[in-house]
Amino acid sequence: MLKQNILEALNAQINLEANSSATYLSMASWCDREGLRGCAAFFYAQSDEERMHMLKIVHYINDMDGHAIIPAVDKPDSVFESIQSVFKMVYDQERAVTESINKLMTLSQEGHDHATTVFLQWYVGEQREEEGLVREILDKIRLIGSGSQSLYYIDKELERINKARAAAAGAADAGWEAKA
Ligand code: OFO
Repeated sequence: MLKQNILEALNAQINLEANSSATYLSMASWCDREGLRGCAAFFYAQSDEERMHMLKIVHYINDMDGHAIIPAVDKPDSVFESIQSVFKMVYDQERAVTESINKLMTLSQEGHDHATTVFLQWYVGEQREEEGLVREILDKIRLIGSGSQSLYYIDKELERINKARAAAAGAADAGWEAKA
């Protein structure tokens, strides 16, 4: 059974994850229209991941005899200034999510809610990875610069990152199956 303040904070986190998913889907659509296929594929996958983050909390709350509330999402921006500004927005968004997870973690620790603390550990690791990845992309964008073919090279870089992530996910799945 979840304490009321933790239930409310987890439901607020559902809202945050749902809005992240919608924002990344909108970024994917914009990238697609701009011909940035590698960036679009990155954001379509990222949007799915955020939905999965949301679903994990929905299941957790309901498994703990609470009631997960599915929120309406805010309409995200549909037009962006540049791919550079898009990734800066993503970085800010991920940092806000990390802060929210950290607050939730503190709440669960102060409330001696060990089940929620253990549940949230996965999110702590996930946010560290996501922030690190976006920082890496921002560094690459800075190194590529803003020359006439920079968009081409940025998109190629995102394609490379997508392939590496797919391979890592495949290897993790294979390891999981081997253990099963
Ligand atoms: Fe990257 O935001 Fe979910 O947890």
